[in-house]
Amino acid sequence: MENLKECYWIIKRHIYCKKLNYFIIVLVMTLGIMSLGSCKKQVPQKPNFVFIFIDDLGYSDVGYMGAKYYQTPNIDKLASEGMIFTQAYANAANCAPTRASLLTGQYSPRHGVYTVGRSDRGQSKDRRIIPVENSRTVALDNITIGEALKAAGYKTAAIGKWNIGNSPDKQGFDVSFSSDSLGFRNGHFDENGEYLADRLTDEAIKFINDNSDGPFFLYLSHYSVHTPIEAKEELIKKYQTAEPDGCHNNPVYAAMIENVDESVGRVLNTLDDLGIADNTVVVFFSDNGGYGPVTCMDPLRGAKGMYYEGGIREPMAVKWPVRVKAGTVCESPVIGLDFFPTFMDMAGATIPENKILDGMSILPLLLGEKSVDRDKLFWHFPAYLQKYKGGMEDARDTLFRTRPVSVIRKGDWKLLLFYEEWMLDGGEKSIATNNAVELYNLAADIGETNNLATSDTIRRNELLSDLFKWLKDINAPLPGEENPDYIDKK
Ligand SMILES: [Ca+2]
Repeated sequence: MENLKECYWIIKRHIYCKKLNYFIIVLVMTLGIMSLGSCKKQVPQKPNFVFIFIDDLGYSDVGYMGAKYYQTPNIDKLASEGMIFTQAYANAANCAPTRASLLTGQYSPRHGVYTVGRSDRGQSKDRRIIPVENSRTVALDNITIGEALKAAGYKTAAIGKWNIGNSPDKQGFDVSFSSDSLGFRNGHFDENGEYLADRLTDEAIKFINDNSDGPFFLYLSHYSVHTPIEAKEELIKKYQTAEPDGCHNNPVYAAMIENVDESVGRVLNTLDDLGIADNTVVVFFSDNGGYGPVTCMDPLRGAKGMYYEGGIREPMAVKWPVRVKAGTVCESPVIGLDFFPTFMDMAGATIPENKILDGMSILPLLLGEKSVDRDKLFWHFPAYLQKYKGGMEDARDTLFRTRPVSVIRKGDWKLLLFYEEWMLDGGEKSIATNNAVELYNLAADIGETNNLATSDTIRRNELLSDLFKWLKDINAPLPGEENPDYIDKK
């Protein structure tokens, strides 16, 4: 700049032509603006990722999704500073498969983790077919999002619930803490009375502080608000005197949610204090529907373990100040396994060779596009989940939260295919009467009360055909045999 000024005055002293004088003034101003611009230009920097995963938090269990009894000011603030998703789906209706799909970016038939523990839950005499055997472990050679981001130069941490076998350090995470490694062996309190969600938050904040130069990927996977339903006394007291709101009425559960909310606030404050909030992507998400005996997902049908919307549709919000406009809402359906390709996209990272990713980058949605080029989502759950004591009002039958089922969502339509009736009651030939298929129009019937399988047969057949094509393409194992122990009570 100084050189330019000097140059200008020298020229000015020697030239008296007015026109040329104006030309030089404009020239110098233009050069000045250009040099200022180049000072501001930043070297592109990879964003940090903070993925906050809550266990068993229901669709309407946070303030910004309509909860009145539960208090979540920090989560609501996070949501207001980013984009809220109204149709965000878990990969499965319970913990392990949803995590296996999130971390691998793949639908369940590719990794084989369909459920938690055994696939033949409940009593054998009540199960009509033999379910598909479950894997409790994601294979080590399946590249996780941790491994992919680590290869892209990220420092990675898995803090909290893991649930997919092996240990996070074998699947691409530099730092990891589980409840066991932190000394929490019997629920949410340790022997000194420390609360697990607080301790996980301490570890998360330490990791952020240690890696504030970035880029980092923090997978903060809370055990809250999963059973046992336990919370700190001082928080419980507050809700014992608060006004309940319908089925949102459990003070201990509400206190657990508030504790998680405090954790979110502490993490966000840390990012602010370090001055790294602007280029940090913060995701708030839940792994499956709320636990039926303590909460409800109104206006959705069902709860954790069911494949109605209440079991799989989740509260989700994404904040990324430099790219995502605050106060925005996206109504396009997205699913947990989209985060693997989305983070790779945001980081400008290359997807590892031969890695199959079933989701797609939702970055265009975050930047304001209305939809992505995809019209179908799928779930494959060839297993049984036994009933709970309570919270079973919305289930298909009284003995199981779900029986083996596959699901397709296409546009506004959703079809559930139940294998017991399909396999043993005449399949497609008897589809008008065997109750193997349920079809809902979610745009008109978000509560899945009006089964259109026998009235809109064209739509039903279209979705059924799409579902079978997907099952075949992905080589999904189907339940194969009748269960000899089954006792027909009809
Ligand atoms: Ca869960």
